[in-house]
Amino acid sequence: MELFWSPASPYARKVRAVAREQHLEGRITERSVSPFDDPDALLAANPLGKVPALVLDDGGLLYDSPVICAYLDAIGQGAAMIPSDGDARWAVLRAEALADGVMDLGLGIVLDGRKPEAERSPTTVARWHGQIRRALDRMTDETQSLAAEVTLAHIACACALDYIDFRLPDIGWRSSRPALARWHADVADRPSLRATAPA
Ligand SMILES: N[C@@H](CCC(=O)N[C@@H](CS)C(=O)NCC(=O)O)C(=O)O
Repeated sequence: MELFWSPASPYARKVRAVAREQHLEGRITERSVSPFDDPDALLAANPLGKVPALVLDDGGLLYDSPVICAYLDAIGQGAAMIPSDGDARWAVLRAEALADGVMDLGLGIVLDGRKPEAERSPTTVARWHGQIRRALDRMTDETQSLAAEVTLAHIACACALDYIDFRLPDIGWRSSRPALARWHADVADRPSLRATAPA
């Protein structure tokens, strides 16, 4: 399999960490690309032109990150990271959606900041900051009730928090959320996350 990724992408990191948790590194060739340059190989793998995108051994294509994570969890060697049914399944998928939402908002703020000043949208960005604050408050509650065993929710929430630290450190989410900070410190120590830190 071939995985298109980029070093700063929190979505691609989520996939790379799940691949490591599932002992699939040996079956995946990781190909780093700059998605905003629209490389032909990435566009062939994902018409949306975004990372992550996974090309299967039979040429099949998978995107986006929730789909790829579910696939790797299904074929992996480790314990299932997405419970197969019951409340636990929906809690994990909801936490992933919450984390992905934080990534979407954070990425939006970063991209807005790269525009010429006259083209930026401060009102929209202020609203996005409010959405991130609410989502992280909710993440504080959601992570406290997660199982001790690692799930996709652990990986997704850690990747979202690390992306905020990496790109938007002024948000300073830890000071008003000590329980989330303690939870994050434990999870962040996992080898799969240490090996995939954003760069
Ligand atoms: N929902 C997608 C989001 C992927 C995404 O936005 N990736 C960014 C990099 S962090 C990208 O490739 N952007 C390129 C573009 O928007 O043109 C997922 O979960 O995989």
